[in-house]
Amino acid sequence: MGRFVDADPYPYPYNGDLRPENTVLLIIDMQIDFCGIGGYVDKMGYDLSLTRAPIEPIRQVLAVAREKGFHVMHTREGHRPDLSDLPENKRWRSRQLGAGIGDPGPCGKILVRGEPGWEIIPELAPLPGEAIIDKPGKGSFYATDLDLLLKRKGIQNIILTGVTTDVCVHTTMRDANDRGYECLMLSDCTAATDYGNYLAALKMIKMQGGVFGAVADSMAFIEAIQGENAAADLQRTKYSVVQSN
Ligand code: C5J
Repeated sequence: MGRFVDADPYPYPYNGDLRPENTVLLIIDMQIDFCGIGGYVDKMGYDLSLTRAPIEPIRQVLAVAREKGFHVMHTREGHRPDLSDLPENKRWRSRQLGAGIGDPGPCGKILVRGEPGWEIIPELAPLPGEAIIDKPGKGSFYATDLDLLLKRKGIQNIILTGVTTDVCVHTTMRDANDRGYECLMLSDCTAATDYGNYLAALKMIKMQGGVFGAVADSMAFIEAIQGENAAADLQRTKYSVVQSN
């Protein structure tokens, strides 16, 4: 019998092959620019309490994942200090909202590598040995070596967390899904700058029998990887019975 997370719309992963060796916890863009006072999201005028809400659930999942020996990777969105990798239209659009990427702000130059705002928040600081993927775009695969690292480590399952659900996390999940990775989004470990967008983004994943993968909350994932909860396996039995009827 495999190991499954009690997820929606199907018990995750599809094949029950959930092990520390083949699974990564991916924490996307939990940077000061997205969740800190004076950062990019704050400068745009969005409600920081939304993007800060996943910090504690991610912290808990991270602690258990580390303890159980799962792979952990982090991403950071940001541009070179000379902005040579910043598309003109991305800069122009951000300036319309008074949060120009590359412009100075309370946390240094917005979304620029090496600046205080670009750092991962201290609550979720990476440990030595945990890969950090620096990305210039929304998706974590574009112009990065993420796919190479995942392949080299034999990873099949990606557990997605971080911000923002509808932008960087969704872009990454869609791309990962096309590349054949089995994806799970943890609903309380992600947030958008708009609550309606968050709900819509989660709903999109679950269409067509899980068109991009599955969704579960952090407790369901923790219970499954702690192996103390027979409910995860029972759930699988329940779904099998329903499917065979
Ligand atoms: C955005 C992100 N929203 N990390 N980036 O610009 O979602």
